[in-house]
Amino acid sequence: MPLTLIEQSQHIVLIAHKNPDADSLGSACAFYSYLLRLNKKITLFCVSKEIHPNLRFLPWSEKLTDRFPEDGDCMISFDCGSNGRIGIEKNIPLINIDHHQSNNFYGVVNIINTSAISTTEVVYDFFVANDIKINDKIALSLYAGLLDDSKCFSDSECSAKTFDMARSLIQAGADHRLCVEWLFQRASLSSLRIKGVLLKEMKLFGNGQLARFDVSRALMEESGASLFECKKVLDQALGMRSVKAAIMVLEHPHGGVKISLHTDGSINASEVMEHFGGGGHIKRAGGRLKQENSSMVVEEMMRMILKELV
Ligand SMILES: [Mn+2]
Repeated sequence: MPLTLIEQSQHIVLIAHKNPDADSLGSACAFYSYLLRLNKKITLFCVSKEIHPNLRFLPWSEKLTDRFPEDGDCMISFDCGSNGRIGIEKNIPLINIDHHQSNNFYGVVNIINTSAISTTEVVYDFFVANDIKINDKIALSLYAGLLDDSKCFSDSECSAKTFDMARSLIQAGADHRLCVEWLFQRASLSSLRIKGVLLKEMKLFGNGQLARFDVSRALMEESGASLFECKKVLDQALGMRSVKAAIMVLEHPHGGVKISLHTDGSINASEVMEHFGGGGHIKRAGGRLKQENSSMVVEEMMRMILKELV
């Protein structure tokens, strides 16, 4: 079914989610290489104008555009847990490829595996099942998503399957060292500066079980840091023995706040965020509160998390 739709289409738009990460963009880039072989017209699309410079090593990432082509007749979204993550609406068939627990099957075709560690694992399985040859560019793109979503193979969800896939991608030409350097070691001055400020200002609640970070617009502008860079402190807070959940409340430029919630798995982050209109995974979820009273909603969210942690 997905193959038929792809074969019948002339101009396929590959979509990475807003503020793309290595999993979303890596999946789309892997598909770009594959579709080139089919001689399709392809657009690599993301609604965000700027992408994080640490993703620039991904093959084809230079082709990324925020302009949706008028003659696009099929689109494929990668790692978009909900329709909203795409950031646009178009009246053409959509193939939804994802691994988020909160995915609500919004596509015409849905290739979803919520037990996959990354969307690139879902794409890898699709390629293997359909005898699609994985060349070095595809291998690198898929490996990048695997490495990032597994937090450099440190996540508890890493399984024999994860390492089997890693092995076969390295054999196919993925460069492990290159991915580690770009995704985990390259740091900008702004990312180091903001980490220091945020950790210093971290607040702890519920006997140290819940860590909270508040990020003002002024702090973001002053430091020049991106959302992506700010969110790294959440996992560092979870490194403390007492901390079971870490929340970031970031002032949104267009009003309201953006919430990111990371947990060690003792509470379901996706369920909490779904309650407030967001979603994600058990250990990582997020959403946006557009309401004017968003600070009150955040307090309600804090109470809910603390109640669940007891
Ligand atoms: Mn992902």
